[in-house]
Amino acid sequence: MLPLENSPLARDGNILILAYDHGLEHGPSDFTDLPERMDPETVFEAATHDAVTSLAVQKGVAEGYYPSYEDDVSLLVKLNGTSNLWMGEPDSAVNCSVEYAAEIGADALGFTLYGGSNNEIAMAEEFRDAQEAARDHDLPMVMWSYPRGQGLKNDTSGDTIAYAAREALELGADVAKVKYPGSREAMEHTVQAAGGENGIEVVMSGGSKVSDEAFLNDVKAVMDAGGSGLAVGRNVWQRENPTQILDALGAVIHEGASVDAALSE
Ligand code: FBP
Repeated sequence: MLPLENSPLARDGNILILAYDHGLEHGPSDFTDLPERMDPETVFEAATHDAVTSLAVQKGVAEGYYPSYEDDVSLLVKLNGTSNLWMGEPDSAVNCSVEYAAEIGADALGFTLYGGSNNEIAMAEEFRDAQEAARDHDLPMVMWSYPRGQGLKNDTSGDTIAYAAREALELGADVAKVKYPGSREAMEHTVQAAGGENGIEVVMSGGSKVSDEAFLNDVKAVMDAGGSGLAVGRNVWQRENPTQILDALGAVIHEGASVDAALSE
């Protein structure tokens, strides 16, 4: 487990990762309502907001856009990812090596594991290689720990999400990025499963766009449950004004503000 004190991935133990790998994972349909967000530059610009501790992108986007932002944005390179065109059992191609991610300036790394997929064994073995190489470079590893596959009917039940967080701890991730399990209590269980106070960090995965209030309520519940923050994409850059929601997220995550206070800022 890598201490995150000296990593830009966290600030005072709190994390706000802006995720922008959707062009690969979901395809251009995520940009339909705001076509300007097809341009990665617009999201790099959003990631310069003070509340954001890291921007998660795939290798190609990092190569093309990070050089102009290296003084203002902390870079998380996602090592694997698959398009939505793939129709097989959940799987994710390793698109970037740890060595290359470090070479292009990564401050942190990301890796998806689909626990429960028929491809889990191969994915866990790929994760082993990446995690051990990450240690050589002192780079923290965030696991997108997403149970899914033939045998899993409800991939957001409390027990399944707690298992996802535990799997991240057991396999050597520094941060578990998990779907919101539906309540503060279930999130507490998840944080405990990840080792509790002395364990790894747990962050909530944003999900599809909802109202400001509904989204902030979930984020607040995560913080109250002992979580470390958020890794969010659509709930930020699918909004006309990402700055406004980032101001509110900064208040809740970094300053411990209530949802009402964050909304009235
Ligand atoms: P969102 O906040 O938009 O849900 O983004 C988080 C994320 O993990 C992205 O990094 C990724 O592209 C997407 O969700 C994958 O979502 P899913 O696999 O559930 O379709």
